[in-house]
Amino acid sequence: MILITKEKEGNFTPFALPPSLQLGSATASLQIEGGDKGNNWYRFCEEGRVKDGSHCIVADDHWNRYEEDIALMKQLNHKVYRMSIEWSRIEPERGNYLEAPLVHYRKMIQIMLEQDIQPLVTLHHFSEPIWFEDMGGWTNLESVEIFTSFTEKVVSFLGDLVGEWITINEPNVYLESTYSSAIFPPEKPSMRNYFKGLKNMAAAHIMTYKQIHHLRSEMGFSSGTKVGVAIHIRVFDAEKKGVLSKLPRALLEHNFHTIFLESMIKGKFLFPIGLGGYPYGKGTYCDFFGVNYYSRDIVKFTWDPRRLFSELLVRKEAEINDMGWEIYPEGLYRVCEKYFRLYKQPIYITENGICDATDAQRTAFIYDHLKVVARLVENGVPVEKYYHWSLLDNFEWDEGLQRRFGLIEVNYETLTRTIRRSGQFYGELAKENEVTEAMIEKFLNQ
Ligand code: IFM
Repeated sequence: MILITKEKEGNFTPFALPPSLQLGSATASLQIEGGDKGNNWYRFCEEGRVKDGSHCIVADDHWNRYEEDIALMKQLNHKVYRMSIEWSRIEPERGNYLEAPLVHYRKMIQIMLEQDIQPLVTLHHFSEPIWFEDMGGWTNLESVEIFTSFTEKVVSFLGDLVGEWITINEPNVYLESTYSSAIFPPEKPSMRNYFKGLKNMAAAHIMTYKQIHHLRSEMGFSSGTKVGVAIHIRVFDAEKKGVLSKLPRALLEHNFHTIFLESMIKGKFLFPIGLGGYPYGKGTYCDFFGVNYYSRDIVKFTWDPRRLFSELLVRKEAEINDMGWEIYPEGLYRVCEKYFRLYKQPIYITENGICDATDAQRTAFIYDHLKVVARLVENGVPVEKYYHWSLLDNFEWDEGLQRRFGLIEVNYETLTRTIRRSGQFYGELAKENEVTEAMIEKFLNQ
C-alpha cells in the first residue's frame, strides 16, 4: 500500500534526471557488517543500552554477504556506492594495524569496480575502537595524530582503487549525540567536550584531506582524487518572527552547521573553537560539498541554556516518517542552493532517505526529492551524485534494528534480502534516468 495524501494523488508528473547525475546508495560498516567486537557500539549493545534491545553483532551480516549485496546494487542499477571502513577491525589496539581486514575491503571494492560501481569511502562513520573511546575519543588532542595514522594505512592500501573519500561522517551529529543529547556512547553530556571534539575533528579533517591528496599523487594519480566531509544539514525555521525565536535558531545554525562548515571547508575556526583565524592555513579543504539531508525542525525558544535555549518541534500539519521527522523535500532545495551560493562546490548528496517500515511513503519520498534534484541542476546548482540512505535496512544506532531505512528489506531472522517496491522504483529510475508515465502508473498512482 502506498500512502499518498489526497492532494498528491494524480499530481505526479514525468520528469527527467540530469544526464550527468549518478545514483546509488549509502551504508556504514557498523550498521550492516556484523562480526566486530572491538568497537564502542559493540560494547554499548552488550551493556543493553540500545532502545529496542537489539544488537549490532550480526546486523545484516554484510561482512560475509557482500557479494550478494553488490549483486543487489547492480540489480538496482547503481552507478555509485558509499561505504565505510570499520576502524577497530584495522587497528584493534592502538598502533597495531592488521592487514587481513584491509584485504577483505579491497576484495569488496574490486568486485564493485568490476560491476562498474564507483565507491566513495568514509573513514569515520560514528563507530570507533573501544581503546579510542576510552582515551577520551575526539576530545583527546592525540586523536588528530591517531586518526591521521589510521588514514595513512587505509589510503596506502586502497588508494589505487579508491579516488573518492569522506574523512568524517556527520561530525555534527556525532558530537551532538555524544556530548549534547548524549544518546551515543559513552553517554556523558558536556558542551565543553562538544567543542573540544569539534576542534580536533576539524584539525583531523584538514590533515587527512592534505594527506589523502599527497598519498594519491605519490601513487601516480594526478586527477580523480576527491576528498570531503558529509555534514548533516537540517533546515531550522524559527517558530515565530520575534527575536526570542530568531536567536536560538541562529545559535543552532552556528553551532550545528556553520562552525563545522567554515572549519572543515575553509579552515576558519570560529568562536568558540577559535576567533576566526586559520590555524592550519587558509584554504579549501573539500573537493565537494557532502550533504546528508533528511528533514527540518521548527525552533522554539526555551529557558534552558543546556539546550542552547532551543526546543525542536515538528510542524503540526506535517507528514512525518517513522522517526517523527517531517518529510520536507523543499528543504533539500533550500540547503543545496544556499550552500552552493556560499561555497561554490559541486554537491554530492551523500545521504537522503526515510525511515518507513511499511514502505508506504518511500516511493513518493524518492520521487519528490529527486524532482528537487532535477530542479536544482536545471537552476545551475551542480548536484553530481545522489546516495540514497540506505541500500539495506540496518542497525540504526541507539534506535537499533527496529528502524527501517532500506531500499531492500532485511529479515533479521533469516537475513534474507527482499527488494521493496520503492527499491524497484529507484532501480528503474536509475536505469531510465527519468520518471515516465508508465512508472507513475506502476509505482505511484495505485
Ligand atoms: O543511519 C544514520 C546514518 O548513520 C547517519 N545519517 C543519518 C542516518 C539515519 O538516521
